[in-house]
Amino acid sequence: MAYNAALAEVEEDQLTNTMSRILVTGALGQIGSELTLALRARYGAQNVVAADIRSEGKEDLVNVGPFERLDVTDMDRIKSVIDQYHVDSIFHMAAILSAVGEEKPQLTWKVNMEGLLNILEIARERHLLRVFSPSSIAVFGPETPPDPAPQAPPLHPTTMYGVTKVSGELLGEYYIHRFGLDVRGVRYPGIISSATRPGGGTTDYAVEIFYAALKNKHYECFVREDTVLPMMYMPDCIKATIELMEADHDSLVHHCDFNLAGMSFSAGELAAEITKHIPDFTCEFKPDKRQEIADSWPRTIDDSAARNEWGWEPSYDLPAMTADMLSSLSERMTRAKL
Ligand code: NAD
Ligand code: AKB
Repeated sequence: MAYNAALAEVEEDQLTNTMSRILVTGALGQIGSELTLALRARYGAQNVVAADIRSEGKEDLVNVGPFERLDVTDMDRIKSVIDQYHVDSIFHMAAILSAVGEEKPQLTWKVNMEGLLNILEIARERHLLRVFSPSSIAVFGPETPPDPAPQAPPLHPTTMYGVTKVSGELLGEYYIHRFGLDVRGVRYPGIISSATRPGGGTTDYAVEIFYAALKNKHYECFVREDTVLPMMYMPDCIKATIELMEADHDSLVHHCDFNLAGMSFSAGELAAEITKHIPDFTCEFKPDKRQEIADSWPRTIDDSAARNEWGWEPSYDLPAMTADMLSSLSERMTRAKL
């Protein structure tokens, strides 16, 4: 039965415009790991295939529900996973981020651009229902008005990562207009979370500071104290991602490039907020080469398009995020004996 009945169900769901068989690429990463669990809770564990180029370190994802080793630059492998599981929608989270991107610009272009092109091509060929292609505040550059960054300024990023994110937005728009594929995406700010450590970005200090505060009561921060960047707590990130993917297509004017805001604070304000919970915490500011990347990004974001078109509203500000991060992370560190 299973095959025909399952396929009939998929087709019926596609008619009703509901995602039913989902592939998450980069599923072991900072966002992918929590997104996969949230999607499994919502759509059923067996209906959400987690995939990543590696398989170590996330037993809760690899051993519970379908998991596949998959390199997004390998077109044939993506095709075979999509066909094997009758995937109808893809959350494409595999990427190289900004700091690693400046160390390995050629690899960053290959993974971020070839990977996305493969995903979009297969989605077009297989008539998939929907693709999520995340963008970033890294699309902005030094010339962008920083306070707030508008929805549609000229985009001239100075990092390879930013170049791939602008190109990814344009490629997504091309597939929408040329082939009628339903591609959606947001420009995530720096994401702060406790379940999975970040994978080599510029905003990683806003996560590392919590590990250091709990473990050593001291942190050496790699950006200046007055560096203000847009940030978001993971529960808001997951909420935004799923809400956009479930939004009524007819209400969307934008598609792949929604500005998205959670909170903005300086590195010094973050340290001061942590000190309210850990009074003997100290932070030194020793900027390294990532400061230049941070300086090229805006301080705040105008996300009125997301608010107007699909009702976006964040739940966490700096005090609420800090309190929740400290309590979730200290629980996790105790459990893992970190
Ligand atoms: P991450 O670095 O934590 O995870 C990326 C995952 O992709 C990793 O698990 C890695 O193993 C995997 N990967 C790398 N190369 C691959 C390949 N060739 N094939 C398959 N998998 C591969 O990244 P993240 O923070 O989870 O980011 C997810 C998406 O969100 C990315 O597109 C990123 O640009 C975007 N984003 C993230 C943030 C943030 O602060 N985390 C902010 C803005 C945008
Ligand atoms: C990075 O710092 O590279 C990411 C991002 C903002 O895209 N966190």
